Amino acid sequence: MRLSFISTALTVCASTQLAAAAAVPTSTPLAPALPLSAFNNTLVHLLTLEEVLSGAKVETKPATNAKIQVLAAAAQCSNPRVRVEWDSLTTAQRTNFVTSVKCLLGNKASGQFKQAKNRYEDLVALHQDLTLNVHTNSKFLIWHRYYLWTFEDIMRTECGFTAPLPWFDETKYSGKFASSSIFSADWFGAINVGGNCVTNGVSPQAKSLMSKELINCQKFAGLTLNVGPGTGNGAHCLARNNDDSKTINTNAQMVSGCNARSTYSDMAACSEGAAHAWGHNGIGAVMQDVYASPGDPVFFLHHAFIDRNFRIWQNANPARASSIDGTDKAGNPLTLQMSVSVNGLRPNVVIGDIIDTLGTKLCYKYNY
Ligand SMILES: [Cu+2]
Repeated sequence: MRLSFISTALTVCASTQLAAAAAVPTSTPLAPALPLSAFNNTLVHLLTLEEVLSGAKVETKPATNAKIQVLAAAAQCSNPRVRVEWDSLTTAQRTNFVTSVKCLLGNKASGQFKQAKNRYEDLVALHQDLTLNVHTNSKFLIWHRYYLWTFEDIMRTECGFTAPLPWFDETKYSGKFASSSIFSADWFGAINVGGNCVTNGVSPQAKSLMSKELINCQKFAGLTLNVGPGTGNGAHCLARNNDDSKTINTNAQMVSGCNARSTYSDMAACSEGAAHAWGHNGIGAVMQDVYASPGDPVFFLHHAFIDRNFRIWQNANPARASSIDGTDKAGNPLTLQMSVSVNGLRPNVVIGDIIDTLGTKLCYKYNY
């Protein structure tokens, strides 16, 4: 019932949007596109393929006593959700994801984060506030795993999200992100906009003439972001700045090169500086800003790819889903009892609760 409604709404989007857009004046300004230098907050050391393949160590501080701690056999969940690569999702599932993100964008902020102007921006603000704690140290992968799950759980409980969480297989599109349907007017809008606002889809001015269903057709054109860039906050538009010479570095060799590392801390640091950083910088603009990059919804598809690569590394050796090493920002060794916080958006967990995606807390896997 619901699925057929969605597909009907979708088929009328294109023609009705054009008619509505033509009927309204183009006076409502977009939030400004900021100069690209505003997003130049890259804390991460970028790794070349040579560095990845040579096993170059990229720890920002020496892993003190990198002792590996193993968890006693933990309970597994019985019916894991499957996260599905974007190309394999149905139109109804993609629509459910996009509509749910737009629902978060339209819902009230909690008030906990003063810079957030809607519920979606609570998540952006959380990332901004914790940036220095969860990048360039070994908490990077494990914290972003819980952050992504927090986003997913908020979507499911507050915005009717029922589809699989999408991930973007960037190894298939390395050096040619623009050819993915993700970056089309049908879904998240264009990537080749040279640092300018994403405007394909219906203009914000047309909103008042559109029915509720058709607002869902509008996607992310003209989206105003209020968190960031960097540690500051001010209204700016969703902008991108595709660079194929950067996204070429999200290729399969980069991923398998990092996944050839034998310790969690070494693999995590490699992943952060390789496919992770190149994907962010190659999409560019908002995505290049390490603090407020979740303002671009494709952040979550990109980070699901990074989390999927982490899970692939764990699948190669069962002990990797029950052990941890490396250090946090302060240089303390990570332990399975160490707390992972999303500042109250969801309860604190410990690393041992989320190291295995198939444990009872998270309970998910990837379709490949
Ligand atoms: Cu991050």
